[in-house]
Amino acid sequence: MAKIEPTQLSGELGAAGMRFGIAVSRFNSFITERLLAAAMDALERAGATGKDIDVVRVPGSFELPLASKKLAQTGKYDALIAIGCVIRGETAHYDYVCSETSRGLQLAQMDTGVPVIFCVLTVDTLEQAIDRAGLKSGNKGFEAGLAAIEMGRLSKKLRAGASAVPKKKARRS
Ligand code: INI
Repeated sequence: MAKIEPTQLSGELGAAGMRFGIAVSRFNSFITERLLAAAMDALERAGATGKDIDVVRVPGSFELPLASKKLAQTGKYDALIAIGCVIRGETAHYDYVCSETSRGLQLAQMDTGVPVIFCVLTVDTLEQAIDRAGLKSGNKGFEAGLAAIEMGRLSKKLRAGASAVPKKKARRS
């Protein structure tokens, strides 16, 4: 067993003084509004205020990546949350919306360096969606709120850490 202790880094769960952007899909708003309410609840309980949170509504989950990337590019936010709900139908539409939404959201955070929390339910039935939006399986919006705080804090820490590392001196030839 190793005896050395590594340096541990993680983000605290205090949201005071942080800024959040939330993109919400209007498609399946019966579900997405419940996810939004729970995400806001998590942020508020952790110390965020209304003026620290901007909510942007988009037509469907497919539009979440572009809205998230544009929010990230403003440089105003410590973390973003993308909220949507895709319910499987009879056609392949579900698969396209799911894959492009998840791929686009990952690209948005990787391209900008701003954490984008994936709060998009991808389910087979409306019942499964309801379970994840406040019934049997808790509320994924609340978990997304906590993840946004943690990743926002961690990103700040890692940025600060990176700038504190002394740069290598240029070698003389
Ligand atoms: N958008 C969703 O957020 N959830 C769905 O279940 C869904 N279905 O099933 O079609 C959906 N479609 C709309 C899509 O996200 C776009 O808004 C639309 O295609 C316009 O680009």
